Amino acid sequence: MSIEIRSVELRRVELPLVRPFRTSFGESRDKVAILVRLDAGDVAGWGECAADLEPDFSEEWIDGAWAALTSFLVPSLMAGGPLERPEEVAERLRWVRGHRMAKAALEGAVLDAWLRSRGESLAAFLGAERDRVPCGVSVGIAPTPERMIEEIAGYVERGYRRVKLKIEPGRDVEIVRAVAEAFPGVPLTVDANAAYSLVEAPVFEALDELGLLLIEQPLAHDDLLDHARLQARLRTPICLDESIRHARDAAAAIELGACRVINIKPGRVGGYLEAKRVHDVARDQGIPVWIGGMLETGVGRAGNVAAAAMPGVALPGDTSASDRYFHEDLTAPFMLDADGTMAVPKGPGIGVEPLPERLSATTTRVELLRPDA
Ligand code: OSB
Ligand code: MG
Repeated sequence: MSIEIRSVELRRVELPLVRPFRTSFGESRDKVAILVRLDAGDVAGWGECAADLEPDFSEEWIDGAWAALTSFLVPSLMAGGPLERPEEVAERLRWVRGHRMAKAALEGAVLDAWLRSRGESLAAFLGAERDRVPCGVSVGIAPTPERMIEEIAGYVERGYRRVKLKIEPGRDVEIVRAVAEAFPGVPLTVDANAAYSLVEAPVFEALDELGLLLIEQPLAHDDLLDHARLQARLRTPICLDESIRHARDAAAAIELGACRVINIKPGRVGGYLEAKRVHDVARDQGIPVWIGGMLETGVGRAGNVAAAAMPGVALPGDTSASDRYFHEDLTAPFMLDADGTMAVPKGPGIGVEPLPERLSATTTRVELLRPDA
């Protein structure tokens, strides 16, 4: 049951978002992603690259990831011949430093094909123990508190179990207080996307009074020490996102006291296998985790929802329904039940496939790579 790669197809897809998504580093109006389709003869596998158009959330970006995939990652993967185990993908790509989102897309496609050939779901492979997962929603920065409250009211009505507010300097304590007062009893979190420094600790001391579930990535993307210093001054748990690149970062962050919660994004850490390792490290240390998102299409969302079913995932994730992002997803839509939970895909691999007509309607670039080319 080895995977023999016949070809790897890269596709750039572009989907308009239902509303612009604004964070501390800018605004997105469209979701642009690279999809990877791996043809292994009897089976095919799909992966999605989480990189965005610009290198703001991470050092990676779409065109850079495309170049990393075509120049180095796909050729290195193919050069090794048939694959017996999904772990061999990371082994073949290890010499390329970084580029975790690009690697995750490729590993995801191999893993999907490998699991399909065995008839096993990604959720089962990851040790999932649930068939439904509770979901939260991430709310972009709105021009006014009133607009933010209006948007949130819609999500709360839909059943979302937790609301995450994006904050930035100047749009933080007052907005968050207004939302907390408007929605008493709704679990609230904030995400600063690394927009602050330790001298702004008083902002977080003020947020500390608002009963938030957690404060996500307040300080620099590559910092642990200042996060530990800030955490020592707060009762509210700090949750790291950008700062956790792999399981070793997770172990270091926990030992340093830099966080008390971790946001796991399979794309950010280089794939589902490393996401599971981050989960395992945190679980051993009694640190709750949840599954984040990067506004993925149904292909990436399927894997994120499978990961959210792992036993150590203790908080609702940013695994929102398709209609929170898109008028039409690439796959059959992911739907939220009135109780704020979503079904974990059960079929082999990621359990979903992009719909051919949606693929052709959204694709703006294609490149096919073959082993001997
Ligand atoms: O920091 O969690 C983040 C989206 C894009 C990039 C970074 C982040 C986000 C989100 C939205 O917060 C998560 C989602 O709904 O997919
Ligand atoms: Mg975040």
